Amino acid sequence: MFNKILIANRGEIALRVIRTCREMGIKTVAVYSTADRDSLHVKFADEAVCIGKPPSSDSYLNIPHLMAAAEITNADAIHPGYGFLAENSKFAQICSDHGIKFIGPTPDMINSMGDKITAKETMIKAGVPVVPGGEGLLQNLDEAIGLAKEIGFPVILKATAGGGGKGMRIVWEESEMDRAYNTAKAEAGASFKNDGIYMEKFVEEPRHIEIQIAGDQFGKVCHLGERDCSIQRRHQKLVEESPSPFMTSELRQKMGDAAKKAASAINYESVGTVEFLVDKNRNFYFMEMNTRIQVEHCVTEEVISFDLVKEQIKIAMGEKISGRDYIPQCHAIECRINAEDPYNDFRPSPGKITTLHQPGGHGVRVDSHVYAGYVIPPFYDSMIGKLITVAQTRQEAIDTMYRALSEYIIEGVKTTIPFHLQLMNDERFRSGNFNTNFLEGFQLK
Ligand code: MV4
Repeated sequence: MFNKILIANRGEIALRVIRTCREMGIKTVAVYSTADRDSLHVKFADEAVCIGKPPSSDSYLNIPHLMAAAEITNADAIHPGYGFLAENSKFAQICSDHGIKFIGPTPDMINSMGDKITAKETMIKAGVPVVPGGEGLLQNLDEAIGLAKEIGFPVILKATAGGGGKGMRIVWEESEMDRAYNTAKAEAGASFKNDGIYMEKFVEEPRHIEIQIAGDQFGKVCHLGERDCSIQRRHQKLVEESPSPFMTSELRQKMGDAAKKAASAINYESVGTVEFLVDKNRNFYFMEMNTRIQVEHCVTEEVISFDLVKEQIKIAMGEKISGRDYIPQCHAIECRINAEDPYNDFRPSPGKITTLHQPGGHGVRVDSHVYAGYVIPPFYDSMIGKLITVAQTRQEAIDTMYRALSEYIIEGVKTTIPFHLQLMNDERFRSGNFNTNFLEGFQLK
């Protein structure tokens, strides 16, 4: 049993973890940079330790500062949240070396999914479908051209150290390969200090559907249904929902089984997510596995009535999971409310929130760390919070979302609320018939 958990994060997720710890009777330690002195996670934790200057490298990414905070407060576990050090195997290892439980998977598990070629090889061995492509790293341009001809254009080049879109290039025909190969390699090297790239067949107009899983320390694994994250802009998710409007019970069973195979293959411990691309014929392919709690975990929580952070903490304490799978029992949608100007290429809009009214009422959940007078610092992500609605049907969840968005008043900074309002009224969105290209043709009025 943990007595005290240090949360190595900020913003809404730090608050989210503190809330669950409170319910479990576990004490909490917040850490904060000098830019976050007046943040709610600092006020709501039992203790708070300043860990440095505003840049993440001096604070939320600074392992010595975090370990010192954990030592002086006598914390027995660290929850990394998402982003920052959540998928940093070195940090997980250092926690372990200091006798502090990292609430997440082991360093080995993080590494086996962090390198995309390794992850793909592991999935092939485990019998999880992957996108057809080359095996291993591309050695040179000639090999890339030869392989692309074998697979058939279009193909996609990806960074083995990547994820989330960086270092990716789509190649439609042979003449584009030289440029694409060299820019992908250069971008990968600059972004990840690892310029290894590999090739796959490019799946056109796919949906992004991910399966939430949980595994315990005794080898038991279950799945907790899917989330559809196809509404993205430049690899930033804006809206997520569960169930996916594209899902059938047959496909859910198949994807759930594949996700469990993926997790079992690495003896996965903790909550995690297996991301798939799904084509229009409902073929699905493993894309990557996220070894953390995700921003969008809340839609799953709402449709299966389950506290995923509580489950994650219980697994870390060595408790067994029930081992039964869960399927969505209603419909939930999440809109990410960011301090960005949707009329101006989603440019960040940090600053002071002068007026705030958050929505409420039946079927509405707001996960946010902001308050009237709060200043959104320019140093971190621009999320103000997440608005989640839940109802019996997708139509009703969308109607509730529109109503809740209409009640949401945020003054002082620009927000993505106008974008979401228009999206909730968009015929194509409402029909459920869309893919990851949807926002390319979306014009904000
Ligand atoms: C793909 C793909 C099509 N075919 N791989 C984007 C982020 C990274 N996780 C992988 N991504 C993609 N990989 C193959 N073989 C299309 C994408 C992709 C995408 C995926 C999910 C959500 C939005 C996307 C937007 C553009 C490209």
